[in-house]
Amino acid sequence: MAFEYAPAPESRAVVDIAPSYGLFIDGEFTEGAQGILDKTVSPATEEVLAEYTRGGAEDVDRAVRAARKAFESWSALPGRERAKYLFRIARIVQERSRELAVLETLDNGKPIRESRDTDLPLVAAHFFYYAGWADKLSYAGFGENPRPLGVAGQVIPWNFPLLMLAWKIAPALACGNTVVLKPAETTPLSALFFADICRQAGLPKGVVNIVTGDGATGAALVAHPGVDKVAFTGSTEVGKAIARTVAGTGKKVTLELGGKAANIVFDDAPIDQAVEGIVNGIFFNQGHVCCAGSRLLVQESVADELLDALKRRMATLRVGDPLDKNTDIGAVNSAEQLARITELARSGEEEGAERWSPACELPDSGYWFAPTLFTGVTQAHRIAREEIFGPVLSVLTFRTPAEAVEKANNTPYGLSAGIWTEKGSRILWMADKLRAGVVWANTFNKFDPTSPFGGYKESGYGREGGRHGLEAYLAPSKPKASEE
Ligand code: TXE
Repeated sequence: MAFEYAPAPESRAVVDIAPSYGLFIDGEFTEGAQGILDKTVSPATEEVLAEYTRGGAEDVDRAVRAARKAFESWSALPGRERAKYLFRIARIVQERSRELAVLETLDNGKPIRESRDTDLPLVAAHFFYYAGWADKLSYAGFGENPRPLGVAGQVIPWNFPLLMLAWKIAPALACGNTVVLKPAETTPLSALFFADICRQAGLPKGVVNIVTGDGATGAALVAHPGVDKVAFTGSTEVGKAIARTVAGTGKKVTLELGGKAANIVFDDAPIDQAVEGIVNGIFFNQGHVCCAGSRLLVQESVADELLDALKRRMATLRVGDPLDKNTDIGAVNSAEQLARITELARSGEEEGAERWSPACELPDSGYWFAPTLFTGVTQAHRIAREEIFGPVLSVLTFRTPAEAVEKANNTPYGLSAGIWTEKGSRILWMADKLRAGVVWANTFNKFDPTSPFGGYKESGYGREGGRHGLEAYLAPSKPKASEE
């Protein structure tokens, strides 16, 4: 019986987007000093969603001053008082989650099912989780009276706009820091709505400041002498530039950069479960995921069987309107990102790998890329080495666990890896040998506020999430004389 597809569109009317937005500084939306407005578009339709302000050095300075002033009283509040604000923010995020999910899907292009079921619940969970820490910092292993660092300058990317904001803002505030955050240029809207949530929660003025803008805005924030701590998620190239900027300034810095994760499937893995994990690993969020399982390493003896099952599953993926609740793969976030993905995929063909995609019709307007598989990939190919950040999977094979480890580690990155096998001892052996900050076993892309996340090598340094995420925002207290 043929399957009849019935679209189930989420209502766009649940979100009220203003025609233009200012910067959120010291508790107020204000105009930018440069008088420049940029446009943010829906990547699914190329429709302009709103105009927003491009913050300049002068605006960054104003925001950092507001944050510094607010730091005096915010850091002096007892932890249990700071916790109340964070709990309030978490609850408002939950109350407004439908509106925020639609907004995120419109601005980013990700399927509503993902923003509704993954991004928004995790955003709230991070605020709840770090609210719980705010009055327990003395028990977190940082000494009896750990102190906040001061003003945190945070620069975030476009792949999980609100979730990256939560990863950065929740631990910073819990520890008593104040924040100036710069969202990515293609996805500023949810951060601006978050500014409104801060007001709704009664957060004191200046504790959170949102300065929208481009790379130059981010660079001005990172370089500002009033910033004590820099937190960045984005490309390895910009991460390296930021590391150079802050070198020798005494600023504490955490960098969460790119990845080229191996998803490693052994011949004893349950094939259907592994196929789901592979699909989730590379096609979740259009593959715009730093820890995406973009290299499939499959044991030679099961490669044919696994690839047949994977292709059958890929043929069922629906690409299209991100607001449709049935959509599996939404729009690529920008024309620039689409060009990057297209160029790298072309290099795969030129270098001799075999390209395959299921038959799928892509919408006429907007930025789209069909789920794509490359077989016959060698370690020398660009598609095996470079981060594609799109729905493109490179397949390599191996014979022994040692060869799997060698291939998995043969990358400048070291953010995540996945292992699929029934053997517990092999999981432990592999997890020990893999140079990756996160290793998933018989699952992939599982996130939780209690778990630390971060990489090795060119994937950056520092950890976000869990108790470890607090470390980035605290100066340890001096040990007592008796302990010295
Ligand atoms: O990143 P950028 P882009 C990777 C992914 C992608 C590539 C390029 O491979 O294809 O990077 O993406 C701000 N000082 N990742 O160009 O430029 C910028 O305004 C301070 C992986 O979008 O790094 C935005 O807010 N800030 C990644 C943020 O940095 C600067 C997520 C990220 O943009 C700046 C995104 C500067 N000099 C891309 N220049 C991940 N790890 O998840 C730009 N920015």
